[in-house]
Amino acid sequence: MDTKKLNFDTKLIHAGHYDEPFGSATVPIYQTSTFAFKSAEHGAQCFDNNKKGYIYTRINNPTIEALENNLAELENGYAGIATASGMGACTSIYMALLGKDAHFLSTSSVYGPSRSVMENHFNRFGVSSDFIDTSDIELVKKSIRPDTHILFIETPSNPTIQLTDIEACAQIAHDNGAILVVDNTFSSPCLQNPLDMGADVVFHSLTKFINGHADAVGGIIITKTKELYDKIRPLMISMGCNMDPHQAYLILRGVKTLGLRMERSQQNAKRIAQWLESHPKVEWIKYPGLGSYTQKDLMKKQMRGPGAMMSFELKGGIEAGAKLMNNVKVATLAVSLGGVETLIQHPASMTHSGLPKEIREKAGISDGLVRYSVGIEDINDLLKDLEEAFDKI
Ligand code: LCS
Repeated sequence: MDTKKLNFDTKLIHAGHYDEPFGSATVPIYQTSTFAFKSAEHGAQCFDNNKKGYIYTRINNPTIEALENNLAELENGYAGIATASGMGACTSIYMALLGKDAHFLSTSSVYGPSRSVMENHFNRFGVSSDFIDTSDIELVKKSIRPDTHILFIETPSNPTIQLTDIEACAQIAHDNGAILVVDNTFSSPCLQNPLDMGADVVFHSLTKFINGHADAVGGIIITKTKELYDKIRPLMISMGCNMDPHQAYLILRGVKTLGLRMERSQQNAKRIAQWLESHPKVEWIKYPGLGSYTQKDLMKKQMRGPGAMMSFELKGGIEAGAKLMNNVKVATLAVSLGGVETLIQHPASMTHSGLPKEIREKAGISDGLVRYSVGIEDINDLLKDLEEAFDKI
């Protein structure tokens, strides 16, 4: 079956699966560290990069490969590289494409560790970096340098829900001899395909919307070209950032319902955002599906929907926010996002606490900002949960 011709929801279920020898309807878990060769000659052939053959699970594995092929097709890329986590994907990209004296340019409000690993560790190897407001395209043009190797954007960004114009950034990166890497975790391929807009590499924390069930941690890198794939994959293998087959199985199971989950999460998110926007105790709210969202045109240009992530601040700042987080019962007070269950968390003291306060503030992560990831529960239960918790503030 040529799955490339299928529609998105069908691709979620069928894309990238190989012909399983026993006809298993799902991709089996090849829980093995190594693969027996049929002969010495076959073993040698498997080590020839141009021939197909399984060797050792850190290098390749049929369950992991099925997930890589599925996601590469969903992102319209050349091929996928599955990793142990989203950070495994992020750091594999950094390690493969940056070196001494390279410059790295990125969004100021990227996921905390994507920034701190650059500023606290890659700087030790002679990589310089700047983190700027990439939603300001003129600033991106001014900040890119002849030695910039990677322009790295996260859109929407975590947790500020700020968008960056992917097409414009691809143009700027390419005009300056750099490549554009996009962290597409917040949208998933259901809502946004950066490679189609000129990006060279896209990556995801699979822990989030793609798996969707808060029961696995994983990452994926998808490149547009064979050249980039051939640079990143061997490095990922050598660093041992590989995924485990059982993890791949769970994520393959999760991805099948991505379309359905995203549809329901977005429906819920729109209702909740409207409710929050009209509530007198809310100081501000940022959600791409609201009329008040300042980047609505860009959202419509590059996304197929507003997603299910929002951030807001209560009047009364962090004290009021803490009361809300301590009083919700249906929503779980936890980091992570993009699952079937609604999660609430406080970035300044949790996901982004590794960044100094002045950097957080410059990036728009105020101390009172509360992040809310909307799940697929019944909307009436979610609204009632918020109403009851708001009454206690
Ligand atoms: N990129 C984004 C946008 C993320 O939100 C995360 C994790 C990562 C990369 C890293 O992925 P991981 O290694 O965790 O699979 N974000 C988290 C968050 O907001 N709360 O907990 C984890």
